[in-house]
Amino acid sequence: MNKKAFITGISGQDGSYLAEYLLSRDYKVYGIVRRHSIAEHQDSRLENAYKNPNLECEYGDLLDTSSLERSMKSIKPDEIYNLAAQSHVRISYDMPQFTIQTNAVGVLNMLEAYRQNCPSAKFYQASSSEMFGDSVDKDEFQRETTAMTPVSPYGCSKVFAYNIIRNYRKAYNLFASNGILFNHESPRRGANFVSTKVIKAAVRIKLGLQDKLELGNMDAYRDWGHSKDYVRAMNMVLNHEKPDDFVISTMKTHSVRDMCEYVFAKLELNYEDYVVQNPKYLRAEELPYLKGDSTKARTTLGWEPEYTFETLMDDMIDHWMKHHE
Ligand code: NAP
Ligand code: F7E
Repeated sequence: MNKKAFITGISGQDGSYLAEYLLSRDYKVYGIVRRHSIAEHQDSRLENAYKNPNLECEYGDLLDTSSLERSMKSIKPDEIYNLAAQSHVRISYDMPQFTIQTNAVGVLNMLEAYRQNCPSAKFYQASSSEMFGDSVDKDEFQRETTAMTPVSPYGCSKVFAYNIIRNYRKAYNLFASNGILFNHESPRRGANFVSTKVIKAAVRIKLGLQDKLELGNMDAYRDWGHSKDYVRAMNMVLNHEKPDDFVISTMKTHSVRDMCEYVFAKLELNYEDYVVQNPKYLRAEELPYLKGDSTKARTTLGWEPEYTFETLMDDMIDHWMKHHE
């Protein structure tokens, strides 16, 4: 019989790639989507996945416990991927309460619905490198054992979720795991994250559709990978012999300035002629440096990324070039 996967956040960047990946491996995939006033925007990223009859979505929300219980009871999933979140770090300062409600209390709502309706399922929690905040080991990496000192409402919400997963794993003997994923991007990345913002603007500048790009802090470093590689890792985390926590990263770091330099140069432009700073995009507290050590996932799960920083950027540039052509 086909395995059944239940995905929250299925309409997001990772949720949509994960759905396609699991469908390609013969899973029956279920998801919840929130109600949007413009219904066609709701599942624009799911266009490919919907071609497969093994995908079913219904309305639900992490803050609506009745919808979560209904889904768990009726689907009885084998694997649960909890990807739903208010995932924008700067916006978590504008909407701290919604962020904590969804990313922290919402995870507890999911765990309770899971524990009470389908405790033999496996549960994946979308944890984040943002949990490390400004904490870095002496060798300049963050890893599973690095202290967590988050520097944003988003980071704080994810630390709660990470800890409650570990607590429920032990207390109730559940197969609940954390994937601690570093930044990952793709052509489906939201327009207000820095990768899409830089690449879309550079392409539009190249085509004469825009004349400048306003950014915040260009000296922050991030470990950027491709979402397609990272959703593969999520599935490997749940198919490991025991529940555990894994860092997923490329083990390389680049600054926002490096990103601008690479992307504009690829389009035969000099970023310094177009990029200006706007304090509007600075954060109340910045996380300056992320570089993940994913040795544990590589040796235990056999996971390796296929994309590099450069091939990720190239994939996104190609996408936005085609979009505008
Ligand atoms: P994303 O594109 O922003 O997708 C988030 C998804 O969550 C969307 O489908 C969104 O639905 C849904 N959602 C938001 N609030 C919800 C609620 N209250 N109830 C139900 N669904 C809700 O994020 P992503 O990049 O795919 O990230 C997936 C997960 O991984 C998130 O938990 C994120 O925090 C975490 N993460 C991401 C990264 C990264 O670099 N991408 C790194 C580490 C961890 P709408 O479309 O209706 O808003
Ligand atoms: O910012 C700087 C910004 O918003 C990256 C989420 O997926 O990864 C993501 O969070 C860096 C930061 O991602 C702009 O200050 C400069 O230093 O693309 P971002 P993020 O905050 O790292 C983690 C791991 C997650 O878990 C999150 O869900 O770029 N930056 N200028 C800017 N960032 C944005 N968005 N816009 C700018 O104009």
